[in-house]
Amino acid sequence: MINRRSWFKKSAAAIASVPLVNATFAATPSAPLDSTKVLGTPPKEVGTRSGFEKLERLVYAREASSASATPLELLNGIITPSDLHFERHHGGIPTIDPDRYALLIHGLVDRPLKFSLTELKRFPAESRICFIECSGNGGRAVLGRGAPVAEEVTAGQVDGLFSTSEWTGVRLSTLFDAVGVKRKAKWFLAEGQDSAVMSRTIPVEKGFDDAMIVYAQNGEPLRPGQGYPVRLLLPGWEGNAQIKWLRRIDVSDTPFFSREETSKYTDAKTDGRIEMFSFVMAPKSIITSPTFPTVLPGKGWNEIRGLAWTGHGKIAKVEVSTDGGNRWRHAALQAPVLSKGTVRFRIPWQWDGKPALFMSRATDELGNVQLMPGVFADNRGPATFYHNSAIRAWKVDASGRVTFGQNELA
Ligand SMILES: Nc1nc2c(c(=O)[nH]1)N[C@H]1C(S)=C(S)[C@@H](COP(=O)(O)O)O[C@H]1N2
Ligand SMILES: [Mo]
Repeated sequence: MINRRSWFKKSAAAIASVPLVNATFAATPSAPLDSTKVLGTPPKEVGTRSGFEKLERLVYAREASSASATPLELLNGIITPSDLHFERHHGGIPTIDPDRYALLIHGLVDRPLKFSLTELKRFPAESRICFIECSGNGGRAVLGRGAPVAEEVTAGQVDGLFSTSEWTGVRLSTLFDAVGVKRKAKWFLAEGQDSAVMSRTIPVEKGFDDAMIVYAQNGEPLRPGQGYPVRLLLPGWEGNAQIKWLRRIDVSDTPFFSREETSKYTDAKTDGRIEMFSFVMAPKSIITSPTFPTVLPGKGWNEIRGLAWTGHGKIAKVEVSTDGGNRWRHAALQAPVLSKGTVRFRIPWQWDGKPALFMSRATDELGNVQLMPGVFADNRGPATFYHNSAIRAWKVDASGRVTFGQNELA
């Protein structure tokens, strides 16, 4: 006879005695032939994914200036599980004690103020589902610069510097009201507390419009990689400007021309000029399935699935072509279609067993359309790198093997 208590104790002891081989994944599980004949495992303080599922970010570099990408091809819906949110940082992830954290807002204000984390949380809170996309996302779709790009790449390898979360925090306008931003203020510097001391200047209007100071992500405190304890959220704008580990906002009447808005994160134009402060992310859609390394089992029905977003507001439509861009059909958009959020689109496709090139094209509510790579490059110039929102294509060969088809569009 065992009672509940001793059973819990015993199983806890059993768990404790299992050597911790891998902190991320449980040891390769073995499933009993009939799960109804074996007592299941007890609940735990913190849950883990099924040991049968391997969901991992793609880590590009392990030194301080590095990135990890979301495995977009393995996910469903629009929310990125927090432990798979892409990371981009220029000086590593700092460790910040929330009890010693403070956000200073000063400069062209009536009352410079320092807010502790507790104080920030006392202000009226708001939650919003937003995407964050690095403006360098999609580098793999263009890195060839005339030379062919790699074809054996996953959707995450191409466009995985893109993730979506529900963010919670306080509107920056609320804090601007608290400090009394002066009328002549035009820009504000946002500065991070990491070793890169990342800083960007943002127009004050964005601060009064929809910028947020966020401390939570998908219900839990921000992950360290996302800026724990506090980051700036600029709905629809390039990832780089959304300063993580935010420690200071300096309100000013001019931009600060920081490193990340002069030598980096600027866009070369066809006429040799450079565009600075190109904040808003253009409409974009990407197919996440079927993509490499999928092999279609044979001719027949598939559902083409993907993600679409725009920094200008709402996605109006996503069209899909399965014949190399000749005919386009409207994909279904999964409700709710959120402004500056991410939309899941789906469309059935009957594969006839012949080689095919398929792609998606997003249009937003302002009428901005995702362009073919050639048109995109002609508009932007050959040196273009950031904000590559051009159409992405995937191809399937007669054996059903799916690979990145961007070279066919060039
Ligand atoms: N303090 C600080 N903020 C930062 C960065 C950084 O290196 N330091 N990287 C920026 C870049 S380039 C991007 S794309 C986004 C990425 O946000 P994420 O890591 O939460 O996905 O954070 C931005 N904010
Ligand atoms: Mo970025």
